[in-house]
Amino acid sequence: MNKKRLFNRICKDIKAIKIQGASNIAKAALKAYSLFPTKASIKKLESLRPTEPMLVNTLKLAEKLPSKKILQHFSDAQNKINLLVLKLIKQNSTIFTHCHSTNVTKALIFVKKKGKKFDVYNTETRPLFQGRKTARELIKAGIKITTYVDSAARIAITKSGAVVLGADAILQNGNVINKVGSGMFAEIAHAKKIPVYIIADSWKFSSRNIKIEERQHKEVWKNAPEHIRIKNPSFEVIEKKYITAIISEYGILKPEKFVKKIKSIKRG
Ligand code: RUB
Repeated sequence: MNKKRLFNRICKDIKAIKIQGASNIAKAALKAYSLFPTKASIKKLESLRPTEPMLVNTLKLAEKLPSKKILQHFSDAQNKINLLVLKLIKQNSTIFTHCHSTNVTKALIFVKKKGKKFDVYNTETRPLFQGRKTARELIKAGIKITTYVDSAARIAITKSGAVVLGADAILQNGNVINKVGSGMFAEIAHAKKIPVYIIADSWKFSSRNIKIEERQHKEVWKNAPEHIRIKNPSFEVIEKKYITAIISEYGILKPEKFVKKIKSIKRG
């Protein structure tokens, strides 16, 4: 495939969510940028998913650093996260998760490989069913998984020992943005005194205002009768008061502490 076609293919796959999740999007965008390292490429790539600061942060660094160094960061951060999640997950516990997060699935697979026994409850994640991707990856790794329809999440959460979610953005005020539903699930868990952990590479931090992506109504109802208004927000805010800790390469930190840490690193 020639360079132009490959660039366009990557853009199309990111837009259509064939390539999904903050880390996969950032890695694919890095590959596309390396084909055409221009400001115009950055503009185009950033426009594909407006709720992805990791994509923005990655491309900003790609202007200065070789791709190899950036990819090394992703794997170093994941390795550190894995060790923290290993300590956190209790033997014979049940973990609830939503959507598909690479940071989450990689950490869970690592914990399983280290011999810890646990099982996972997850959601389908309508309308695009990213939960099935999570289920496929985890079952392949030998992790017992039970999938619930999204509206059964409270039943699943109530039977779980912890809620573990990924992140698309970590905001200055300590709130987190993740797949729509995440805010509601965190609120339910908090009400039931079940801890909520966000597993995320720190490059998801953003000091900018983040727009919540609104996707096409066709994803929700392909041939809907006329005049029915359909809303399809892709993400939502998880308020920091519902988050027990953010697990990143900088440790297991309360949202405010995480933000403080990131800011001190940037200053330093
Ligand atoms: C995916 C989603 C994930 C985060 C996690 O949404 O919300 O929880 O992106 O990121 P979508 P990572 O499927 O719409 O992209 O994969 O880096 O852990």
